[in-house]
Amino acid sequence: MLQIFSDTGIVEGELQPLVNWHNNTQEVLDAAREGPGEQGRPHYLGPGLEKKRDDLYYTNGFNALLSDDIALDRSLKDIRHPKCKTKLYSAKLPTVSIVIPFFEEHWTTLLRTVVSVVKHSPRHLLKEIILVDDGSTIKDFLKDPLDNWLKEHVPIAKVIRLPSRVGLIVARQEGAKAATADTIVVLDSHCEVMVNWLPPLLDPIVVNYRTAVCPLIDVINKDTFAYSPQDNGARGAFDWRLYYKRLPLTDKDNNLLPEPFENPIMNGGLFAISRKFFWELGGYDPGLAIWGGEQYDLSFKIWQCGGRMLDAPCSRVGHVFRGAPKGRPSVKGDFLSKNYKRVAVVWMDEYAEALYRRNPHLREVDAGDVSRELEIRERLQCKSFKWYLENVAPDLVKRYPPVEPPDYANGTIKSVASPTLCLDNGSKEYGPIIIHTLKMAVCDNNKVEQKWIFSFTNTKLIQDQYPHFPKSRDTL
Ligand SMILES: [Mn+2]
Repeated sequence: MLQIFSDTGIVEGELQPLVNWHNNTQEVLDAAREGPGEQGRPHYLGPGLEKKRDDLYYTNGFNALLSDDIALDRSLKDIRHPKCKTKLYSAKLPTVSIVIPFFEEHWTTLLRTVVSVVKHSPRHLLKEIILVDDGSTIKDFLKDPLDNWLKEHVPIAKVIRLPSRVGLIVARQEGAKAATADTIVVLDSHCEVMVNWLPPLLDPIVVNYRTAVCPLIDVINKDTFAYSPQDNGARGAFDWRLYYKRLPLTDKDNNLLPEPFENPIMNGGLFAISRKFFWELGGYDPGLAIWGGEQYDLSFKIWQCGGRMLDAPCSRVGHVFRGAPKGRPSVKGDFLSKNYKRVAVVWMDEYAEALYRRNPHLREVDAGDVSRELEIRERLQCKSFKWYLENVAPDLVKRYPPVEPPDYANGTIKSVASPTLCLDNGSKEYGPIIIHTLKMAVCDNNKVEQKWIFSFTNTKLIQDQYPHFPKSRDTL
C-alpha cells in the first residue's frame, strides 16, 4: 500500500470517528484578555512617536512600531461562521510542516506569525515550523537573535537561510523541500491564525490526499492592526490578462456553508497540501522567478492533474495587506511576463491565445525551458485547460469570455432636441467616461472625443462598480 501519510500512518479515506478539536480552556482565557490590540481591536500610538513610526512604516509598508505594542500572543475575536464552533473533524489528522518564507520582515510581525501558529494548533500535529530567510541583509535581528529567540521559545522552529535573494516562489519551494511532515502549510510572514484554524485545512486532505485547502483570508489593518473579515469567501478566478478576480459562491456552496467549497484559483500563497501530492506535481514550476503567476501554476496543475482545491471557511488566517516597503533593492527584469508565459504554454493550451490577444508582447517573451513541466503533465495524464474551464469554473468564461462579443453599439451620441450637438468626452484618451470634462459639443465626425463604444467589457465594468450608476462625479 502507498505510504501517503508516512509520518503518521493514517490511511487515506479511512472511516474515522469525528471529534471536537477546540481548545476550550484557551478560548475562555483569551476572551478575558484586555490590552493593546486584544480581541483584534484597533490600536493607536500615543503622541510624540510620529518620527519613529514613519521611519519604520517607510521600510516595512505597515505600522511596525504599533505592532511592537501588541502582545505576540494577542487574542482575536472569533469571527467564524457560527456553525464552526461545533463542527467536528476526523480524530486522526496528519502532521504539519509550516513553511514561512520572509524577506526583511519586521521582528514582532514575524514572531507573532510563529506564536499564533503555535498557540492555535494542536501540539501533536505541529511537527516543525520552517522559516525561510530569502536573503535578508538589512536587519541584524533576523540573524542570531532570531535563532536564539526561537531556540528558547519555539524549539520546533528553525530558519533556513538562502545565500541571496531568490524571491518568494523559490523560497517557498526550498521550505517545502526541508519539510518532513505529512502535510505542508504555507503562510506569509505577517499573519495571525484564528482559533481552530488547522483541523479544517487537514480534514479534507485525509479524505483525498490529492487536495489543497485554503483558509479564508482576513485583513489585519496595516495602520491599526485591527482584525476584520475581507468577506465571507469567494471563488478565485482570473481575467485574460491574468489579473486575479473573485467569483461569487454558487447557490449550492452558499447553502452548505460553512462546509468547504471548490475554489478554481487560490487566493495568493496561503494553503495546505499533502506533501506527497505537492511533490507528485513537482511543486512549483522552478522556472518561475521572484513572484507572480505561481498561484495560477499551482491551481491549474492541481485541478488538471487529478486533484481538487477547496476553501475551508472555518479556517481563517489574517494577513497584513501592506503597502510597498521602500528602500529595498528592486528586482530587475520583466520576470512577471516570463512567469505568465510559462503558465500559458504549459497549462493553457489554445486558451493561451486569449492572453496573447490582450498582451501581444507575450507572444515574443521567451518562456525558457519548460520540458520538466510538460513531462509532469504527460506523466500524470493531466486534463486539458478546456476541461478545467468547463468543469471547475464554468461561470468564469461567462463573466470573462476569452473572445469578447462584438460591441453592442458604437458611433456618436446625438441630442434629439438639438441634432447638431453631440456628446463629447472632452479627452482624446481611449478609456472610460470622464465626467468632469463631459459636455455637449457641435457634432464633428472627425473628433475621436465624440466616438463612443458600448462594449461587453464596459457594461460589465459599470455593473460591477456602479450598481446605482451614476454615483460618482469623478469617473465611470
Ligand atoms: Mn504579505
